Amino acid sequence: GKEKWPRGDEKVWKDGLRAADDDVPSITKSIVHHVQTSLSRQAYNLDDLGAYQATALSAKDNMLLNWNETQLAYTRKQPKRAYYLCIEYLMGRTFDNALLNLGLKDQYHEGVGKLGFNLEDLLTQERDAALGNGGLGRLAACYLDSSSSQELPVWGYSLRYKYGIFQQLIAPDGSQLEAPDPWLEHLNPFEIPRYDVQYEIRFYGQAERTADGRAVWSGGQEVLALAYDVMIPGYGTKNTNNLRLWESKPKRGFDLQSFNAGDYERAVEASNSAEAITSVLYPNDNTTFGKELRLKQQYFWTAASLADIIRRFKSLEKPFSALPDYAAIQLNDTHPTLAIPELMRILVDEEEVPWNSAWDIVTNTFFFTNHTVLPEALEKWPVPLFEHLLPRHLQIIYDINMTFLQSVEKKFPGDRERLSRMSLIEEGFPKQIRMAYLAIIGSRKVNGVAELHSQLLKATICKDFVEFYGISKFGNVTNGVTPRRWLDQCNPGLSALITETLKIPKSEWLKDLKKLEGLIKYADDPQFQKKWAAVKQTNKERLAQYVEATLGVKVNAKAMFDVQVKRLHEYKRQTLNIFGVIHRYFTLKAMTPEERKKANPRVVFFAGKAAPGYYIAKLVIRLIVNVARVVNADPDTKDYLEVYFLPDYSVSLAELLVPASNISQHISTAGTEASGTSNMKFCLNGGLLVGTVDGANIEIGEEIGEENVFFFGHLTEAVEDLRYQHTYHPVPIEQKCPALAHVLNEISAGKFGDGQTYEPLLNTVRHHDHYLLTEDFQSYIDALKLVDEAYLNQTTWLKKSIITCAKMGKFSSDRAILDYAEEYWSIEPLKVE
Ligand code: GFP
Ligand code: GFP
Repeated sequence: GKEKWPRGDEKVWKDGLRAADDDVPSITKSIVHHVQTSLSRQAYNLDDLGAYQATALSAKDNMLLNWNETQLAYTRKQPKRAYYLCIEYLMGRTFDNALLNLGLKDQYHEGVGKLGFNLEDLLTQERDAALGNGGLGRLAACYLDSSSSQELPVWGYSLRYKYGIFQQLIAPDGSQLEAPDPWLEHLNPFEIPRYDVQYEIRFYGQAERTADGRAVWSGGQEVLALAYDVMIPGYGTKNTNNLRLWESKPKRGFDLQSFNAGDYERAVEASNSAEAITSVLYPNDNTTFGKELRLKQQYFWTAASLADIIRRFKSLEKPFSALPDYAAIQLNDTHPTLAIPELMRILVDEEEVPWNSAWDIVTNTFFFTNHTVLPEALEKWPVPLFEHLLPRHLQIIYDINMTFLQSVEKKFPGDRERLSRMSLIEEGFPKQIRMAYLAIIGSRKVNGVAELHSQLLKATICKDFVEFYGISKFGNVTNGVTPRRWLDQCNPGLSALITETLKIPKSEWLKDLKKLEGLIKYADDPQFQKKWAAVKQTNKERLAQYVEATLGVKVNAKAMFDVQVKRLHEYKRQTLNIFGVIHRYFTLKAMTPEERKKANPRVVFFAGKAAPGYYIAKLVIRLIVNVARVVNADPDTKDYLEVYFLPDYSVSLAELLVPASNISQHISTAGTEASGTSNMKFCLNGGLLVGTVDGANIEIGEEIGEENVFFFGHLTEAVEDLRYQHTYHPVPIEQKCPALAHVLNEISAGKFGDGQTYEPLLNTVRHHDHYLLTEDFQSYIDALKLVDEAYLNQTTWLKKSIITCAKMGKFSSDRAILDYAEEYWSIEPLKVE
């Protein structure tokens, strides 16, 4: 039976309930309280780190009150909820965002000041939560911010990696070194361990049938999943959603018998192997597959999340057929696809739901988003590995496949090739399981992340499935970014100017980004342009100060700032950029001092991490660093060209770079970048864009007007043909693109350090040239020339910059999350009073 609430005297409970600390005296009181109790420190020995922790704990208390009420409202009103399963969440820092969303930034500023500290200094004490590699994880973080801000009942589920993405160091010779990221070594004020939320997760063992035909999975290894909750406050609302992160723990912590028998190693062995599951985030080079630990992570996470979702659903006391009315589960990329056979296992084996009914429930509960069409990134698991680790799930996948292929056979009788193309099992040695196909057939809807990408999906990976299911199962939701972090927080100067100009409260345009269009009528106004330019200049100086503090060099903040920051990958073509820099350097060198004076001074920034095992990407970093070394030391060109590789790219570093850029580069080979999201951030901050006709660049061009984007390069339609030509009718690079040939030859000749080092990289361009640098280099150089000319005319440049920002409304993640809520998950806002 249900327990009576509250136990004891209701009045005593009510008197004990705490209200939010939202005035300065209450805030300082709560900070001092945390200094005294939570930290057990005192005024006389408190440093910035301690002050940060106590202040953050005080803000957390406020968030928790909202979190509690939000969860209570969900429990009482039982809305349909969405669960966002993403193996990466690139949250960055939490504190500043929490204060903004709580609407308490000014109060905390004042309160902290009264205690003798500066809030801005405290904010930088926080470690980034870097539980992700790049776009996928940062998108998930933006979506959580938007779901709370839009009052949508959405929870995220992921893993609590003890070490996030590695710290990047640059050795004196320019190579990338990797160090662990011990982000949890100090108190993390923003998480709550839930010792009452733990599940047992099984690996290995046997899948057998009982006499009455039921499947049982037993034996093997069992580990515990322990929940940690991270509060996700909404902007201008009480709604505070949850990100639940799982930590792996041994089921029986310590083998006391072995220890007593003197075998210490053995005593801790089981515990180490269990803890390893959530110890590190896998770096992404799009080929890190076939690793047992990675498969273990995926199963551990999806099994714990489903156990939690099913427990919550069962507390509603509804039949299982109602699950899709209460839960939508978003599979973000293929990493959580195991949730499909896992839900089948729970329903069929544990809850005795008939197979066909269970499959109906599954295919109405899951939704799948693909984030890349790179063939090497499509996850496949070798059957033998899978069978060893998850024997029952393999049987389930075989059964799903059999039923599915029967229905394909029915629709396309006798089409053997189609059956083998669409099978969940790819023939070969070993056989492999195609996870993307499992995600497609197990989901209600499938989408890509920008118009072009969604079209390409339908024409390639999903082609057979479109023919089988019809087109309506396949859609598009163009990515978005949260304007709270990516404009208001990272660019307070611009935010203030916008608010002052639009003459509406900040909260209005930050929640309805189309309102930025109100800036258009000032685009030509010289007074406004002047203020606009001043904000950019301040941001550039702020970045220059950071560079001076970290690299010890003085940057020319008067020059144009040109930025390319993203994961290092051949398809993103940082190579094109650095080859372009070299070309520019030679061009400047060849000029007379008089001619040079007419050139547009430029500072080129690179930042980004290469997956530790990605040899070519690491060579690119090495080349950039060594080019920078040579170019920055050359007195002839120094005033016109500087190059920097900023180590250890992170969300926090992006928050400095994005507002400071005049132009940013998004120059992937057409058809390879699914969307890109940093392109949106730069434009939102009034930076212009040089890019290929790829991913979301295209839609940005449609919104802000093509005349405001510097597009170049071949179109997607041409790529396949060009690659064919390169393979079967190669033309020597000297003939195809003399300018690029010259650059490569100079690198080979040792202009930027030992040429031999770079041969493997240069050969990827000289032979085969899969990413088509030889095809795009000339038009790239031409586009950069147009950028220079445009920048020299500041009046027209500023107009472009203002219009760019003004027309970015579409790219708010609020728009994207509402699209998912309405068109996919069928969930509605629930306002927490
Ligand atoms: C959630 C939270 C609990 C909280 C309740 C409130 O529970 O900590 O006390 O909501 O109703 F996790 P479940 O939805 O997970 O049961
Ligand atoms: C991937 C794609 C990007 C896309 C993001 C988010 O990024 O084009 O913008 O996902 O959808 F490649 P990474 O995680 O690979 O960086």
